[in-house]
Amino acid sequence: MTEQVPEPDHGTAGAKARVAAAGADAGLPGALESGLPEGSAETASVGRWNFLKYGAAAGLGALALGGLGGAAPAQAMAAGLRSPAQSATSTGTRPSAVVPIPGVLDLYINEGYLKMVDDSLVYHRGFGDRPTGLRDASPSLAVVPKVFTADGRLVESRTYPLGAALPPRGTPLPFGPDPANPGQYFIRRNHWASYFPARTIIAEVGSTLRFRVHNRLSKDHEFVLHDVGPSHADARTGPIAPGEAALLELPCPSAGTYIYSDPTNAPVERTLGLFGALVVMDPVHQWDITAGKASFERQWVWICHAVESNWAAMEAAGGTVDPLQTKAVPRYFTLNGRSGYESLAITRNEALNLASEEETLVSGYPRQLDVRQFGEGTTAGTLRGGQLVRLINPGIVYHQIHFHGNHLWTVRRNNYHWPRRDGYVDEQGHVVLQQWEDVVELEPMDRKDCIVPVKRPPDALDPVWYARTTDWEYPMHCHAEPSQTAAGGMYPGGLVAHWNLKAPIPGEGA
Ligand SMILES: [Cu+2]
Repeated sequence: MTEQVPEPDHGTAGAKARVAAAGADAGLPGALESGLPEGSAETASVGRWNFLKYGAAAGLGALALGGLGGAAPAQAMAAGLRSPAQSATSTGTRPSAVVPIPGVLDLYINEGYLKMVDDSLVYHRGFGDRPTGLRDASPSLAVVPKVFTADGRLVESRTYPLGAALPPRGTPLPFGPDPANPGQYFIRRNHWASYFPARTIIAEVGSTLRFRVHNRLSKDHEFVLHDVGPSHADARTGPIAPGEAALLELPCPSAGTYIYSDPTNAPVERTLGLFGALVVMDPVHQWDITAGKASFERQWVWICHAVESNWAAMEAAGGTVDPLQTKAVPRYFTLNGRSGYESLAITRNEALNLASEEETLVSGYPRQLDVRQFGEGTTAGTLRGGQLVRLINPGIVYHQIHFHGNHLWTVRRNNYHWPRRDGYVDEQGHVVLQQWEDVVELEPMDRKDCIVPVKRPPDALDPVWYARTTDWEYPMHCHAEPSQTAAGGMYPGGLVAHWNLKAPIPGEGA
């Protein structure tokens, strides 16, 4: 490599060629995640960016990371992308990719049109992982999941833990029958990987998170990781001018569920699609929420969103939405980016159906579950725990997530672990106590970690339970009723899902 610093715009073809060449070298650790060898000049140059900026509001200043060396500029450094606002014009622009840097996640703030569940096209913005233009038929508005590992790699992977067994169609297979509970199963402890939806970034405790955020649009934008700093401060790039890029580096926050977004003109840019989720895992406890807390068979990330197509149209036309002047009236509601029959995996597109089953539609074999002893199995290698669902709401609607068949046991809200006794009512009137919940409230920017027990439904009488030969599929819908529709009335075109209690395995203790 001859470049001494990351250079802008070598052209898409050139950058892709580098990535492809590295990817072809299967023997190179991290070949997947970088077009550059370890120890190159580009690696060395990362040291110049060692700074960290926390603050709940812009202007709180920078917090230098002593010991990591280098100057600590008080604002994000511009990485010098060529030609401002390349994508501001709708035709004739050539997407520009930059030379990747090992361990650094390039996020491109793109715009484009997405097909809604009723086939209409709605303008969106998003943090993509490759540069795409406004008229791109397949715009990059969400990242394919990436993992920052504790050993310093950045790996693209839809599943985590890396290398763990993949559950077929998303469903973990059981360890074996539970003799004491007919029709139920022991499940495997510390075995199955989980699939994650687009927009998810995973980080292992002990890693360093490094982002290079490229603003390819015509207005200022910002990349903020909410709540990840000391005292729940945000980590932020500061405003990034059109055509510029900013660098953000921070130590991995504690295990938990976080949101990233562009808070500019809040909540407008976020609503236009500039949001995503960060899941932090302890690499030593990959099947626990965090060390010593609830274990799970596999986990699910559910990202809720509301699409305001009127706002989108105003911004697409070059305007700036004033959210006080133009009240939000969301027209589409998504779960992991899908609505209605697409979320429910009942389309004619088998790849889409499979992705929904792997990422969204909770499924498992029935097991005995006692929430007083999460994770406890009675046979070595088994678990009697449930599955973890991380409910995440970067949208602007208050959701009321309601499962049929099983109640959910909520253990955490916004990474605050709820107590099991001595619960209380907080200033907003919420009960703060671990408990079974029929409906889980999710305010805008809320994250709740809930256990789906995947157990025999309490109202399933013995004769019914023992006669069972098929999967039992239960709806999940949101009790904020407009969110169940699309385009102001198409039902069930909105934020819907189901979960699947798998049928007994013939000959296995059913
Ligand atoms: Cu219901």
